[in-house]
Amino acid sequence: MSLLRIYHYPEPVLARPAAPVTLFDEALATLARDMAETMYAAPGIGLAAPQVGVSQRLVVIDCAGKEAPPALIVAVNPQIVAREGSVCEEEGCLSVPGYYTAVKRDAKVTVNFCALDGTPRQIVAEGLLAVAFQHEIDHLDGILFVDRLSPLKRGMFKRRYKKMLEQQKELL
Ligand code: QAP
Ligand code: CO
Repeated sequence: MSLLRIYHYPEPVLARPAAPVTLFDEALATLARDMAETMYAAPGIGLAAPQVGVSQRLVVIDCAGKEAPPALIVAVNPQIVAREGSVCEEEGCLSVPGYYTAVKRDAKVTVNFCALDGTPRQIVAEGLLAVAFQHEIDHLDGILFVDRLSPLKRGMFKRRYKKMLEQQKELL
């Protein structure tokens, strides 16, 4: 069990498409366990392997919330195979700390993926879980939620984020 370093925007690993997982071995299980531990410690509700510097198609998600028992989903090589409806909800990201903004997403998605032992799974997700799958699968394609903003809002984000990073430096 170990906490992993979370990479922040604009680290190049976050912008690179990740490679499909081909080896369902002990190292993959260990990475998934460490990612889950890192996500819970943050705390967050989703984490993709590129966010911990590993360019492989693996995500962990737990949208259960504080009151409910944990409901960890480990998804290897996840793929959206059907989508319907539209929502626009506030999102954040552990790789863009302190910035939150509404993003347009599909309301309901069907996701095919493999479990850690390689067995195929399918989940039909709605609500927060549907948004989480889309946000995390975007990470595997090198896309951040701020990439989905209008050019104007994206420009505003970049300026605000640069300022924030400079202020953090001044405090050190
Ligand atoms: C992705 O996001 C997501 O800025 C997971 O200071 C987003 O866990 C899934 C976090 C929206 C569903 C809906 C962000 C923690 C956590 C921050 C997260 C921060 C501390 C974000
Ligand atoms: Co994220």
